[in-house]
Amino acid sequence: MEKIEINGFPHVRLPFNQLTEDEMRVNAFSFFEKMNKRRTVRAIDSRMVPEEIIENIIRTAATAPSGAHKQPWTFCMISDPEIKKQIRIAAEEEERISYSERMPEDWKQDLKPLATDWQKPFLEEAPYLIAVFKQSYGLENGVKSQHYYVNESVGIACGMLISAIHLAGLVTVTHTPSPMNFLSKILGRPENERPYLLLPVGYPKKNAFVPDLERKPLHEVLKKY
Ligand code: IYR
Repeated sequence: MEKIEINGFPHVRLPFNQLTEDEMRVNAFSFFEKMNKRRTVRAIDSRMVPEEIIENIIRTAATAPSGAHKQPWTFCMISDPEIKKQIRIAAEEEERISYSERMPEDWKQDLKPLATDWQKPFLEEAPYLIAVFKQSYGLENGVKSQHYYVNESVGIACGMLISAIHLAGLVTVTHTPSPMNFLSKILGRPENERPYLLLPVGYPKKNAFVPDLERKPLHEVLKKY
C-alpha cells in the first residue's frame, strides 16, 4: 500500500470504490428499509447466540469515529449467569426506587405506551449483556491522558452497535438504569470509566409483541436549506 507522510505522520491512500448513482440509490434505500425494521425489544429469549457474532458486533461498534481518534470506549460482554443475576438485582433495585419515588408523574405517563416497569427479566434471560463504558479520560499504567467529545463518540459507537445487533438478526433494548454506578462495581471497571449504556442481546421471545409506534414523517425531521 502506498504510504506518505503528512505533518510528520504516516498516511495511506484512501481505498475508495466509486459506486454508480444507481448503486448508491439502491444501497441507500435498502439500508433504510433494513434499519426501519429495527424495533426495541424487551422480551428476549434465553436461546444461546454464538460468541463470535457478539464479538463482531462489538468490532463494528469500535469502528466509530471518535474525538482525536481516542476511541474512548470499553464494551463489556457478559454471559456469566452469576454476573447477569447480580446486574439484574442491582438494576431492579434502582428501577424500583425510580418508578416509585424518582420519576415525576409526567414521565411515567409518557412511558405508558411502552408498558415498562421496574422489572428487568431480560437482564438475566438474554444470553449476553453488553455494558458500554465511556472513558472520561485515558488511563494507562497510572498515566492520565485527555479524551475529547466523549459523549458524542460513545453515542455514535452505540448507534453503530445497535445497528450491528439488528443487522446480525438479533434484538436489544437500550437500558439505562439510573444511577448505573453498580455496573462499575460489579464489573470492577477502572476509575476513568463511567457506565454509559446496558444492552441485553439475543433473539426475541417467540411471538413477542412490541408497542404499535410510528416514526415521525421525513418532512418533520428533515429541513432543507
Ligand atoms: N430506565 C427506566 C425508565 C425508562 C425511561 C425511558 I426515557 C424509556 O424510554 C424507557 C424506560 C426503565 O428502563 O424502565
